[in-house]
Amino acid sequence: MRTDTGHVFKLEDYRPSDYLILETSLVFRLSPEATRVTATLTIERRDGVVASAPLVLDGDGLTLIRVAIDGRELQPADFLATPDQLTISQAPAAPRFQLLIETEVAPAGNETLMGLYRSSSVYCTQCEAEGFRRITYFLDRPDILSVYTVRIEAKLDEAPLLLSNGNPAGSGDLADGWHYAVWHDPFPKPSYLFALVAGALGKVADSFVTLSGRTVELGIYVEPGKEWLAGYAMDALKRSMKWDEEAFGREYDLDVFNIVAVSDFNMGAMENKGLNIFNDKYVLADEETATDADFANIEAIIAHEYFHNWTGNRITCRDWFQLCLKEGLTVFRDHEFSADQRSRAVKRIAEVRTLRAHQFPEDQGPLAHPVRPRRYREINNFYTATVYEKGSEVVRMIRTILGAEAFRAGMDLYFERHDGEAATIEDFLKVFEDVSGRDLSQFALWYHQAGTPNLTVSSTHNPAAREFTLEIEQSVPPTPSESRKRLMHIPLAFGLVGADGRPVAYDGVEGATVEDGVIHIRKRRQVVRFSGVAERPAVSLNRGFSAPITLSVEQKADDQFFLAGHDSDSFSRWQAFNTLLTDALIAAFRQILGGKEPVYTARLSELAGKIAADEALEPAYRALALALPGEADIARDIGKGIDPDAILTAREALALAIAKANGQAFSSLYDRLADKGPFSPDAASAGRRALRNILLDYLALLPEGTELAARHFRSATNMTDRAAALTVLAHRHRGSPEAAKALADFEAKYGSDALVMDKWFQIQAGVPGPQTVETVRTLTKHAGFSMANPNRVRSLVGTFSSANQTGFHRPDGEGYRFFAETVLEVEKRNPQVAARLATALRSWRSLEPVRQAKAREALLTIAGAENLSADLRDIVERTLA
Ligand code: 0A1
Ligand code: ZN
Repeated sequence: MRTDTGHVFKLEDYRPSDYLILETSLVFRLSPEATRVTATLTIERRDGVVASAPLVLDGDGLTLIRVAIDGRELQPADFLATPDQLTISQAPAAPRFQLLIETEVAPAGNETLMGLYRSSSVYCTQCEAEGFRRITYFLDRPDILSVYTVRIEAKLDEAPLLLSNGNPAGSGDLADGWHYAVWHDPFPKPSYLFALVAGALGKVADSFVTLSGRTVELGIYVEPGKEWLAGYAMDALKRSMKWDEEAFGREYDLDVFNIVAVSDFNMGAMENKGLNIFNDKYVLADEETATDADFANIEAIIAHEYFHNWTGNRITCRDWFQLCLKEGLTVFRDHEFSADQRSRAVKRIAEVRTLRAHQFPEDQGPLAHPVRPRRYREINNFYTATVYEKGSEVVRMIRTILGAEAFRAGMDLYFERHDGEAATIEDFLKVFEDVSGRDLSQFALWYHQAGTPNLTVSSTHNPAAREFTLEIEQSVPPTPSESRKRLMHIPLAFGLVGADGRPVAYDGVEGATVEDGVIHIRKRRQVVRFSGVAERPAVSLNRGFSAPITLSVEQKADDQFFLAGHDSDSFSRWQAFNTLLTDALIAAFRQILGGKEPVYTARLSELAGKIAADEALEPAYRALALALPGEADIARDIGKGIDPDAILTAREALALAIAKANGQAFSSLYDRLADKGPFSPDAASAGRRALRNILLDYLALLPEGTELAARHFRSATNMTDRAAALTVLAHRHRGSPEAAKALADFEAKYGSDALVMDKWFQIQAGVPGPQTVETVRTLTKHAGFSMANPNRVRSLVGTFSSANQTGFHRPDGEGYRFFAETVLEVEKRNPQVAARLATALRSWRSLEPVRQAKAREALLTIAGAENLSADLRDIVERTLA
């Protein structure tokens, strides 16, 4: 495990490497305890670098066997090797030479899941960000692009399948039951995209003919016997390949594209060139074992990794500060793909909900950082919602500002100009400036400045002057190490809505540039005057969520109700209703603590009923509208002094009121929505199930709700309905015999399917209330649970700590104590997963004082542990700072 050196990497310290590695030839002789890796590197001194410059290669926990240069074995005096570095102080005077390095690694004992490791006896690798240095000494940085040839040797019975990046380039038998395969990747790539897989796996094969008529062989490799669960992933892959040709003009470049699913993986998936490696959770699916959300995730992640082939692989990042160059852009691309495959409006609402749930708290807490950070201690901790999701929003804003056509021209120029390069955010912005002639320097602050900007908006209408005025003020809150903020360029899409629901026309506008329904906010305070407006319109702001900001709008509740019923922008219409719900929940929360704000329960219940019944709206959209803001969403909007128990009480009361007011109507709609005919994972069918399941959630609160949920569970013919019913029983009817029976039946049926059991762990970890910490503790001893498997840890401990407000934040601090112990236990095996878990306490300062003190104690316990990994120390110290 890499312990903390305290070193801080800084963007301004970037300088190109003295040496380049033009070609990399790797030979692996695989064995679980002692794999030999022979690397032969063609090294070139960069032009202008002095011949005496030392060659310093990165390593991480390596055992060196030998080193040779141009065929000459080096003697101990010629180099210095530590597990973490290989220094050749006297590199050859010739500008180009061959360096041979032999190392030995032990994949079997590697529980960090970085470098070469084994997952259920399959050899596999994970090299992003800095895992390649756990395999051999290398210039392990993304601006070193090299052409790789890889030879893998293994025992035929242990590993009949041998895969690496690129195209196959030979295979054959060796003595003593061994065999080999050679792979060659003609595209120069950084080491983080290297991959190797060897083992016994089942294959699903297909092919794709590209736009220019080349046939690409496609393979998805899974645990033998699970091939039939990979059909949806294969279909998603082919749709992704076609979409990237149509939407971005990007064609696939190798003869083969392989995906391997493994069950032990730190993240979702990895875009290694031509050989994507996936967490099997994002490959395997059928109706019996996967929910509609799982199908949607598989589609999105298959697309994401495939899209990286151009945004990440062909054009990569100069250094890790530029991570958002590939991630933000690729998330934007996968969002657009899913929007085209499914419903754009529904997809947009789901994206914004995710952004608010994960990125906003990051931006508003101690771990806030710019989309392009300037400093890091451990890069693994920067695979964040800010880099990914806010990074995607920034790309979306570029498109909003430029328009779709100029945006596409900019992307075309980006691919043309930077193909084969390791690029920066400046390079990316420049292409859009060049195609549009616009100055994006103020806009660039979105990359450089952390924090969620806020716009305060008030409006006035002067009927005599026929003038409607918006007063808009921007502010960006301070974030760690950035107390003073500069003013941002915020593209604010808007609409003026008349009493008939139609757009209100205006003659002219002053005080801001307004183009295509977008107000360009650039100053601290802008007064935007619309002339020729006879009647006071309702104003719909940040339509389509054009900018990732918070809004404080002085608006009458009547306007808000009106927009919730009539806004022609479907995102904003959802937003209006959601804001009303949130405001009501906050008011109810304050009432519990003694306040006196109106809650509008009856009006909200009535509107909920109307939305549920509105056949003009897609079922998936109605389902999203009816979902009450989560407890964490409410907490975020309250901001300070959070008491999760009071929030839960307020939320359950509003849910009950809506259910009571609409019982009859919800019940008959629930009946009408029952699935008829065979299962299909398509978006429309999934939407109907989503609506029916949210109705169940309400109906379960009414008399005989337990029986209804139990019946829903028993009669479910797919995992979406079964898991929804189990959640309702376990959460809404916690402790009931029906809940206990359903949990037991579920376990009896799926006990041997690890991915399905993750749902069982997850549902129980999410049960609200003080008793759940004990349940979760007991479940860590369950035979199906393992501290070494990231999916299991995330489903049980991750759900409990980041999605169970009342359970985790138990006032006596028991949730936090369990959490601190568990984080430290996970860390012994896997620092990366432990560090990610630890972020669950990032909003600890928002809690009321008693909980806050207990949360701090838990953080101090973690911080005080001996030999903390770089990953975990970085997170806890920033969280406490
Ligand atoms: N590039 C991947 C994310 C990823 C990052 C690190 C990993 O290993 C620890 C694995 C995957 C993506 O964006 O999908
Ligand atoms: Zn990615």
